[in-house]
Amino acid sequence: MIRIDVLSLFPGLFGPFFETAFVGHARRQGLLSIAAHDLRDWATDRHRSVDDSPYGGGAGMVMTPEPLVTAIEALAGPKGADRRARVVYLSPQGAPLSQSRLERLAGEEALVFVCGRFEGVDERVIELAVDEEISIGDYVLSGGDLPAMVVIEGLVRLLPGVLGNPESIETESFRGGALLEGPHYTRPPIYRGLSVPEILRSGDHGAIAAWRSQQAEGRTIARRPDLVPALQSGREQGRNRDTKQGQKGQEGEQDQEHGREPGRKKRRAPEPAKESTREPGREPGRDDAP
Ligand code: 9WO
Repeated sequence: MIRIDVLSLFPGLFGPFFETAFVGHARRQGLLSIAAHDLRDWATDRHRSVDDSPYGGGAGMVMTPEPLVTAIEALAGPKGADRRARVVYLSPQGAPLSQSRLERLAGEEALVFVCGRFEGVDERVIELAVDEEISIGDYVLSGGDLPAMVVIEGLVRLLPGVLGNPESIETESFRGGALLEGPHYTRPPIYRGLSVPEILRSGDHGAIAAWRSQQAEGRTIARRPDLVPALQSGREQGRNRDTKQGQKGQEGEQDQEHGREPGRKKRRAPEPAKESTREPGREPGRDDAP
């Protein structure tokens, strides 16, 4: 059972998130204990203040160290080898979030997420009380609360027993190898004139697996060439390797973040044809066999 505490100025933001879908399910299954705390509960003055104007001047306010460090230490213990929880601060200055970072966090016994507001926290909070600073992407929001939910959502679904079908984790994007997923289809077989690729309805499981690999690889080359190691090194992709899901781990293991190498022009390859055929005038429904 993993323990997660969130420190926020808007703990009410987390209520429905903790009750619903994956996170709610994990709680009810007893795999997760999670709570959001109001940072103002640790403020000591009459106005319960948590921010002050920045040294050096400038716009905005900075979160003061006293209530924050007191709150973090109350939840995680003092920073050091035997503190009770790993403390994560969400900010655009953090290390980029990745699937491997989520996997590492999902393996912790307890986590504390510190959600900043205003211009950020006094730097001494990070030095004295934070173990890890994480960014979910290169943009600025008005606080770390939504990024904390992103990280929590990403790690909770990795907890053993949360996902009903562990196989669906094995084959998803970024797991094992860094390939994007190909397209998915369900009924009806023809929708608004667009039909499901014939091969998926052929029953030929070998051909289907090969087609899916080819779709995943083609889409990755077209949309995210930065994820393809052969393209990273500047080499051309004369690759006909089989990139079946189970074999991808070998070369895609290291964290490849979204950034492209500076100075390298991004190039877009066309995506592979999906072979969805248009069939105008015919719009059958459930009578077509899946
Ligand atoms: C606010 C601001 C106001 C005036 C001048 C400069 C300013 N910078 C900021 C600012 O960056 N505020 C952040 C808001 C401080 C940390 C919490 N906030 C936050 C976290 N916004 N976006 C994130 C975030 C966290 C993780 N990944 C992506 C974005």
